[in-house]
Amino acid sequence: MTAKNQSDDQLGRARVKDDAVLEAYYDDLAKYDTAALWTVANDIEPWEPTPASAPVIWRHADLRDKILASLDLVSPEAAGRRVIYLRNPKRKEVSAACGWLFSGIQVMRPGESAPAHNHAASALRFIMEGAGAYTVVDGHRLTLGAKDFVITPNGTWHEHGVLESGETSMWQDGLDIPLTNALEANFYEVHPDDYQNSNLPTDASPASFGAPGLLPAKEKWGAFYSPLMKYSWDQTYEGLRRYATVTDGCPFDGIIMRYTNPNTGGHPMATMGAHMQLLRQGEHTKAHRHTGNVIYHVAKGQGYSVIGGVRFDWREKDIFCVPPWVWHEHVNTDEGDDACLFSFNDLPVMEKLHFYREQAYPENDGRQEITATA
Ligand code: GTQ
Ligand code: FE2
Repeated sequence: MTAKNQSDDQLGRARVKDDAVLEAYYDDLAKYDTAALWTVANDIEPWEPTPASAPVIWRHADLRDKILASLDLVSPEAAGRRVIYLRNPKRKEVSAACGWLFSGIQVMRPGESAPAHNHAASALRFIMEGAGAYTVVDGHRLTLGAKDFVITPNGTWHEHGVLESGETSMWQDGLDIPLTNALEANFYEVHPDDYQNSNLPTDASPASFGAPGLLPAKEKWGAFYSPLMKYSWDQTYEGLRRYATVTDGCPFDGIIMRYTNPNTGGHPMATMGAHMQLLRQGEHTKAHRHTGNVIYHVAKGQGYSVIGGVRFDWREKDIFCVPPWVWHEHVNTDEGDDACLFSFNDLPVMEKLHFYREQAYPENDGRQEITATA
């Protein structure tokens, strides 16, 4: 079976030639809230995904001062959360960074706290800088260290703050708010006591569930999400380095590992997944494309990614996105050190709905031609 070309002028596609009689017919149908499928069929059934989002890079050097400026402009009490969000120029109407994913940078000063709330959308955090920051997720108080990955699953109470003794702290938030809204399933509640009260020891979750290959023998965990709510950078980086000694890695992603729910081996939350990947010294991956949206955060090092033929140079704390079905490859330009990319995605949704597809770049030994630089 050979694939046919993607021309709309063939049997199996809509190719009606409109004339005055048909136009009058369409007008008549419209009066009864109806329309002819063949007038829209080729648009609503594209040959392959036609992503609405632009590939974008948000460089920390451009944003840091602007994010810090918000400290003097609004309080967490007034703003709810003090977040500057990443707004894809082609997704303004849904406040998305890419596809149906929201992302922003949250900033708090020592002594500040944001009130507890919960929502149907899930959230995750990737810590960028500061000291003494914490989050409380359903009574679990978690300390936040640089490059730690923390989850706030769908429906959990959560609040954040920075201890009086800490430093101004910044982290990236990732939420599936646009997806939850698109599905018209979002709810929001403020906590009846404004802030959570909990007797659980600080960092009980990583202390109980964060040892590799071990789970508490006598503790039950009934929730659908991961009992491990914080994945520390030290363990993650160590895991990647050790894995790198025994594998050639993935041609498209280098040494890549997935954050998991230790109870199930599945994703930590229902709708969003996350990875950390290591690009070895000078590594240049091959290009591929797949369904699902991915938002990357440069955790370490420097390099560039080629996304849809455009070169995006990045360094630590830069954030960039890859919309669905867009070719992408990654390069670590440092010959002397590795580079690490954190990323989060909507792949759990793609997988559950059996929408996941992937393709290797077929030409030029898997490398795209660079047509522009962002
Ligand atoms: O910290 O709970 O960036 O609810 C957007 C929505 C952060 C949060 C965001 C949120 C939060
Ligand atoms: Fe929230």
